[in-house]
Formats: sequence, structure tokens, C-alpha cells
Amino acid sequence: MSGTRDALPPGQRTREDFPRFGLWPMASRFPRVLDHTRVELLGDVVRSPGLVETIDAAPRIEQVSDVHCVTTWSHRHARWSGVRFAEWYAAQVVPTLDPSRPPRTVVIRAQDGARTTMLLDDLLASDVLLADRLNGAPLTIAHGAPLRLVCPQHYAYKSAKHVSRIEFWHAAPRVRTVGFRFMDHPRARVAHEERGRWFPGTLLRVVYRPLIPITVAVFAKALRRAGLG
Ligand SMILES: Nc1nc2c(c(=O)[nH]1)N[C@H]1C(S)=C(S)[C@@H](COP(=O)(O)O)O[C@H]1N2
Ligand SMILES: [Mo]
Repeated sequence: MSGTRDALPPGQRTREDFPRFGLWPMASRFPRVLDHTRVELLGDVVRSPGLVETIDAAPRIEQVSDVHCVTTWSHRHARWSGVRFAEWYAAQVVPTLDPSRPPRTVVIRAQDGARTTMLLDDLLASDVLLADRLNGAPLTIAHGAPLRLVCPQHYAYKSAKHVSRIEFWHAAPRVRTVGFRFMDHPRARVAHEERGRWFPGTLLRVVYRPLIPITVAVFAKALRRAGLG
């Protein structure tokens, strides 16, 4: 499933532009390393931790898919280029694993301090990518240079930009969330409207929606101030 369908998922509205977006503390934090797409491999099942290739480790593919922000805006038909997460995993992670302890939880960390936790099973879906290009050009800083995750079936807060480290865990580690804990659903599947934990997605819709214009402005201003956009 590519995440691109005719009807939008429940509670989403189309946005023609593709704004830089995130939690406010991230607005004025920028990646320092832009010259390579290697990531640091870590976690309790990884026997040889260290820097590994991503884009150069698997066949390059293109994918058109939608971006669904939890605050209810969706940007449709983004054209990503990169490698399938599952193929990168098979090439770079599986050979280093301890076969007696299968990984279950994946923690992805980013250069701006953002972090996200996903189930390995969700990341192995064929539409999950590690991407370094968007719409025919290298990723900009606004959209996640040098490397970002693309997981179209999950709210976009799981699609970490500026990825620097990927951790594979058998025993799920306790990872401090960036925002409030209720904002981070363990799976965050768009089709199930898993916007956050404890509160129904239909309630979070109306709470989050008014934050869109102000967040877009905060992120655009921080980019301009840094001389990046
Ligand atoms: N590293 C990092 N990744 C991130 C974020 C962030 O602030 N930092 N924001 C997330 C959120 S909430 C959204 S909606 C998308 C926005 O992607 P964009 O800035 O390319 O539009 O990135 C996600 N990935
Ligand atoms: Mo978002």
C-alpha cells in the first residue's frame, strides 16, 4: 500500500503546500552533518554497532505517497527517492543480529534531538523508506536532509527527519518522548486514527487543528532566521 488513495483518511484535510513542521522545540534546531547518509547502528541485539551505509546499501526506488500530519493536514503525492527500510535492514542489520533475540522495537534518533519508537514489523512494510530525495531534488534541510524516514501509513511524527541513529531492541527501552506522552502513540496508524494515546483521535483532531497556522509560522520563521529558507 503506498498511502496514496483517492479518499483522505479520517479527519484529514488536504494542504497544497508542504510546510516545514514539527514540535516547537525542534523549530530552531538544525542538522549539522549533511555530507553523508550513514547512520549509527545500536541496540541490545546489534553485535557490531557503528556507522553503516543506508542509501548505498540497497537498490534505489521512487515512491509517491502522502504525508499525514497528526494535526490534520495532509500533503498528497510527495515523490520520494531512497531505499526500502526492509531492504536496508536485510543488508545492513540482519547480518549483525544475535539470532536468539529477535528485535521488536526500533528507536530512531535525529540530529535535532527528535526521536521516535516504532515496531519493527511496521517498519518492514514495503512502503517504508529511508529517503534522501524529494520531488526530484536532494532533501532540503526543511524536509529532513540528509536522510529521513518515510512511513506513509503512520502519522508523520513517526517519519523522522535528519536521521542519525537507528537502534534495534529486543527488550523495549524506555525512551523519553519529545512532547507530552499522550502525543506519542506506539503505532500511530493513520487508518485507525491512532493520533495519540489515552485520548480518542476524534478529540485530538479538534485540539490540534488550531495549532497548524501558528506552527507553520514558527517553523518558517526559524528557518529564515537561520538563513536557511
Ligand atoms: N527530526 C525531526 N523529524 C520530524 C519532526 C521534527 O520536528 N524533527 N517533525 C515531525 C512532524 S510532526 C511532521 S508533520 C513531519 C513534517 O515533515 P516536514 O517538515 O518535511 O513537512 O516531520 C516529522 N519528523
Ligand atoms: Mo506532524
